[in-house]
Amino acid sequence: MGNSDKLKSDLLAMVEATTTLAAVEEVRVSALGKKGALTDAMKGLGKLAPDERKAAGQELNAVKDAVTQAIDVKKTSLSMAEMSARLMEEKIDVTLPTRPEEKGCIHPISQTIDEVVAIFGEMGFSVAEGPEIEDDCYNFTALNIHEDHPARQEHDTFYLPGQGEKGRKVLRTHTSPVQVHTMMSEKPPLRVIAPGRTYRCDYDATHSPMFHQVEGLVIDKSANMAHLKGVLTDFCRAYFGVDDLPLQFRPSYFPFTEPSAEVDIGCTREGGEFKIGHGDDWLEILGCGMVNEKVLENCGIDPSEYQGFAFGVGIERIAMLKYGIPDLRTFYESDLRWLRHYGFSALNVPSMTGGLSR
Ligand code: 2U9
Repeated sequence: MGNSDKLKSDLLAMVEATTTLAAVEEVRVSALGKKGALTDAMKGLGKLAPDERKAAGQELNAVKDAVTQAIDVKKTSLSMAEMSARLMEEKIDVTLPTRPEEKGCIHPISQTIDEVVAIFGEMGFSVAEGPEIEDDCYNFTALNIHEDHPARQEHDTFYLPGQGEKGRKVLRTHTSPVQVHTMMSEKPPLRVIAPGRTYRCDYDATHSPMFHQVEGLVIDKSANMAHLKGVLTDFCRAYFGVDDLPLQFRPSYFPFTEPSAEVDIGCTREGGEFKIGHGDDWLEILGCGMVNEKVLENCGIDPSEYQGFAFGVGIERIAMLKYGIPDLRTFYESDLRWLRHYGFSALNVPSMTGGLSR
């Protein structure tokens, strides 16, 4: 057996004998490292005559390829074995009962959505749902937000990789595409609310990249701004539990509604205390408007026959206001002490007759 054959069989045997990734790495260093056996042998080539050097060099390169490949194969099989061993070790039986000492409770976001659903349910709205990964056209174009519309930047969109400009997928920046799907698939009159997760690339004390909204849509032959004001006034009064809560509608702009308004509720900020209800101050709470005729057309509804109104409200915002939660980020920290403090009993389901929150 020639020198290079012996070196090859020795090194391959060493690789074969390893049983851990760390041992494979040791063999790699001892063969191919700066002071490795193969590296040494290659350094020795300089001392050979030119014709011998060429043949010996080719042989050593072949040894190097064979050893490198054997190391790669061994690393892959050991990694897979280590991963399956770890998965077996970390296996949990999800059918086991919960520990009796861990009393579960309802997260304030779920509670707030349930309360909003109960209030609008009483007014005859049904709940609509849709995908969180949306086509660009349902999230923007159908809603009159065109390619160069500043709202596209304002929405700080998460685009999914792999698609061209046209037909690309996005994480929905609002729940409005749910209403687009509803308008395209169902015949009016429509009365729906769409609660759910939404995503914008924004993170600070008052913004989270994932947050929740409830939007509402009414399409009817005579739906008008007075109906919109009535529905939102009843909603705010029921949600905050203040029968005579004052509301003001301020003109605003959204590409999907025309005219548009922002809604403020009355509050006081006297002596460092904040209170919702009568007072000399206002607090912005939601946005709304009459559905833009272009949006009706885009969704296959004839604007000469039907009109509609829509609104949107941030769930975290109204939960923080009602339940005195000071920091947005705590909603997502999964801190059990926080949840025990701010959470709700699973047995008291919000309803207009049974009370919204206890
Ligand atoms: C369709 C047509 C119109 C939904 C609307 C708003 C106004 C609004 C914000 C409130 C707080 C989002 O979470 S937030 O930042 N929303 O101000 N949303 S009108 O209008 C629609 C929706 C769907 C088809």
